[in-house]
Amino acid sequence: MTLPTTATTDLATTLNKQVIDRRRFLQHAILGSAVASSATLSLPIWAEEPEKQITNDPDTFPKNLPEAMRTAGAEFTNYGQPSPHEQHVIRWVSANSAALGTGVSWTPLHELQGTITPNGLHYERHHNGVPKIDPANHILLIDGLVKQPLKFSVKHLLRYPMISRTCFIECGGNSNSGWRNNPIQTKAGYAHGLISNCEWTGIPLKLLLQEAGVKSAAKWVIAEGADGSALNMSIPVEKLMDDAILALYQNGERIRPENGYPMRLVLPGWEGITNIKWLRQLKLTDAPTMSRDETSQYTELMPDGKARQFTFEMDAKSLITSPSLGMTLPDNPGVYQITGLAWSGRGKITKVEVSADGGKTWIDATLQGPILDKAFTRFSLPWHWKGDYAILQSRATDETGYVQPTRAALVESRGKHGFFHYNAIVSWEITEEGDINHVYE
Ligand SMILES: Nc1nc2c(c(=O)[nH]1)N[C@H]1C(S)=C(S)[C@@H](COP(=O)(O)O)O[C@H]1N2
Ligand SMILES: [Mo]
Repeated sequence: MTLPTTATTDLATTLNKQVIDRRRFLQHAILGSAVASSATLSLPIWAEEPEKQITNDPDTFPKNLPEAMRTAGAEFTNYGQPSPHEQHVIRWVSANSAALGTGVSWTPLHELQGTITPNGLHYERHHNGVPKIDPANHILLIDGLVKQPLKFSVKHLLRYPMISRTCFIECGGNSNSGWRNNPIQTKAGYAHGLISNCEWTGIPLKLLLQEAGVKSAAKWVIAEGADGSALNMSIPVEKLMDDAILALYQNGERIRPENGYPMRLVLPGWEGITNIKWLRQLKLTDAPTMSRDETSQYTELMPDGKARQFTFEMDAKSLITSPSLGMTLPDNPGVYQITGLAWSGRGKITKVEVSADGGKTWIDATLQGPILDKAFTRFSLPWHWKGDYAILQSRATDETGYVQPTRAALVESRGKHGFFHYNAIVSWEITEEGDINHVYE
């Protein structure tokens, strides 16, 4: 494709010597010249879509009022739905064929912008399907090593003061295809989207535990869900007294059935499985219970032959969502907006670097604020693609100083039997034709 305007050509010439040059690009943007307009930034397009003609021809703007402006619009609806033109933006379901409610569904991170995951697209991980729960009959019991066992109905809980906090929940098994010998050719969200980021609203768990009176011998809590897997996990009391939330609302509305209606545990930054959905019991204990899902599962065989257990915090990670696999770069050469997400279970993201040469050189991306603790942070960086072979990567650093590892470093430290907690740098190969593949670098 040819570069359509003189302005774009000027910019391309200016940036010609560098693969990525944010400083110069921003200079143009600040100067406010015609070059700075967003029209000079191309976006990748989906490979399977017919190429759309983007042109400056004024005749493409309809001279007569379009039909929609000459008639009354559609009626009101009681609950809004996405545009019918967005029907391809869906979770991708990967379920057990013999037990259809068991498995996962992936958030299409590659189709989304900003940082908040819409409720209908929050990823799902069920161990035995979504239970049908009538909130009028649901009870949460707090018992075990407490001075006063307490029962709470939903109605009762809704009278408590609530707090809101935005954070991600990520499955420990997210991105685990990265442990395979060959890179899978799957869209970004369908390989890395067992993570979503919501505003959760509910009651600080500390408040309820204080009401029950935690005995000094109580060090752990076994939390259990009211689903057909009776999923239960041991959680240290300190986390529950720190920032845990008994959430009733998700992005402003009551939690969706698949995400834990009528209530779930939200443990910011901690492995998905500890965020027990459909929560029915918190039993305080002096030691971890060693339940099924914290012994036979969600543990990891390390190179020394021992298994590690209770790996609660999610390590810092990042992912370029655009350009990414399945998209194509139509303008060659062209200036593209690279964008993606970064997060850490240990605090805030402090830096995201982007490379176009497979990690030889790096440039800091712009972080979009507000940068929240244990939440998605969006990054972006304009990139001048000259039409040669490139490998795009992003690398996150969090406030503890932890830097996202390369795949080689991760495999080196964790061995060949990894299944959970895969957080290595993701590499997108850009071919000279502008196609995108997943590669290991
Ligand atoms: N009761 C119950 N809680 C559960 C699960 C479950 O199957 N049952 N799955 C866990 C796992 S492994 C993950 S990753 C998260 C998924 O939460 P989501 O489905 O809302 O995304 O919930 C956790 N809590
Ligand atoms: Mo999970």
